[in-house]
Amino acid sequence: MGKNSSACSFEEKESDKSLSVAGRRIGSLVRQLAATSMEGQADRDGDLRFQPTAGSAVSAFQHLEQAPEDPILGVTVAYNKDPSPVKLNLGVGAYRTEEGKPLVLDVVRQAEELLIQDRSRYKEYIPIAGLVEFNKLSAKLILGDGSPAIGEKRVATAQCLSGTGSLRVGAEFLSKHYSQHIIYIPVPTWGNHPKIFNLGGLTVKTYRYYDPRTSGLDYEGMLEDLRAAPPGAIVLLHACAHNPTGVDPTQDQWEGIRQLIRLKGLLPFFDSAYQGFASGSLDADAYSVRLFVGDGGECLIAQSFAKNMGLYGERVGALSIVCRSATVATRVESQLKLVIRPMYSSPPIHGASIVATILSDRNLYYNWTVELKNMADRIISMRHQLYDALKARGTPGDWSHIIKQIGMFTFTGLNKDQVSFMTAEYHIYLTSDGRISMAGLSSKTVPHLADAIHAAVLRLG
Ligand code: CBA
Repeated sequence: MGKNSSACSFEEKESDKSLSVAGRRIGSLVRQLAATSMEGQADRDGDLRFQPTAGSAVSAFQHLEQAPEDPILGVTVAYNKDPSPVKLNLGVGAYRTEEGKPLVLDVVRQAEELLIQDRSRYKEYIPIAGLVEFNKLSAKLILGDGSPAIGEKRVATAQCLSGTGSLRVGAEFLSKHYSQHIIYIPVPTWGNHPKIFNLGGLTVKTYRYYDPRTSGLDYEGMLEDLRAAPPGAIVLLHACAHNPTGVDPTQDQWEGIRQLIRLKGLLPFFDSAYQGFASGSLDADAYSVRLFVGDGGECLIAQSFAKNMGLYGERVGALSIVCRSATVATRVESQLKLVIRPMYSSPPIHGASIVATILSDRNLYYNWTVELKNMADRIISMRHQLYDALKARGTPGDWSHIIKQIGMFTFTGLNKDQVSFMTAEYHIYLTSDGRISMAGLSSKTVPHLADAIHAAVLRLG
């Protein structure tokens, strides 16, 4: 408690005539003490005035402005406040069933049962770099069975707080230990990327990625920008299911990107948040990462289990750094621990134990691939249903990109005003860049969305 506050409250009481003589003496004593303490403070701090942090009417945070909501997660905040029975949240990339409900995978429930029944398990701190088994299995999942990089022990992996935490730890590691601090990110990209990398100590630059005229990849623009990057620059690549555009390079284009990156000595940093969600196949969606790792060069990979295992709130992910040699990988891991320890000490145990249980059990693993494929297929079917619904309504425009794009999102091309209109008139919530989370749609809600898009295009097209 601030000493000043005791003095103040006593002064108030002193004016009360009913106070006893003893009370007034105590009051004067408290005032003297407060004054002595203030003098002491002034002596120590020179000109500084005594600033109470308690018992003062003015907050130490008075000057703060109200911060805006996050452009993606804020959409859910607005959605939650809407009382309309027809409201629809297509903002955040979170999978919903045909009934519009969040989904806990059966294999996750089974793994949790096994974990609960195993009385030998404790809730002790786990190592700074996370569960050893989880790390091994995560690296194997993205790099593939029999990956030479794993066989040669050239991969340093740390369990991190989902995809976001993995990117952040990677950024902090690079800003501490890598010679080049410039990172190139695509335009557009996931809105959190620039913030993560800036706060992680890197300088963010951009490369062309999406061409609104073709609703496809601006491959030439991308190569031109990367060619102009300074030697050693870091390049952020979406491993698959690019967010927000749903546009991925073809295999040939990936090869062209790889050659340029290696030729120029750039450092690839893969963000793999949707492995299995793009095509329904874990291997097919790891194609780009494996192509780069296959040439023996170095790269970083941030993995998330939020979407493909539905473990959003468990915050499970991994950062893998593929190195030239086992010796370097060991040193890299030791340095990763120095980044993590003062940040959050060590990661949580539960989510990583679920993942390790599923990835290490043949049956659970197989059942997971089936459930994952079902989710991916349902999203693909939503694409076709939405496309057909717009065609049926004769909505002006070419909507074929809805079925061409892949992954969780459709980058519709709707503008900010059209999005606002859809929210105000149809209670449909999406990000202001016109991105729709296809995973939030169901057969029942497609007609409502198609009506809203149709009206928005006719009114504000
Ligand atoms: N990278 C990319 C490309 C992503 O799209 C997301 C999630 C993440 C981080 C990393 P996590 O930390 O949960 O593992 O994911 N992006 C969102 O799905 C959403 O979860 C999205 O709606 O864009 C978010 O956090 O914004």
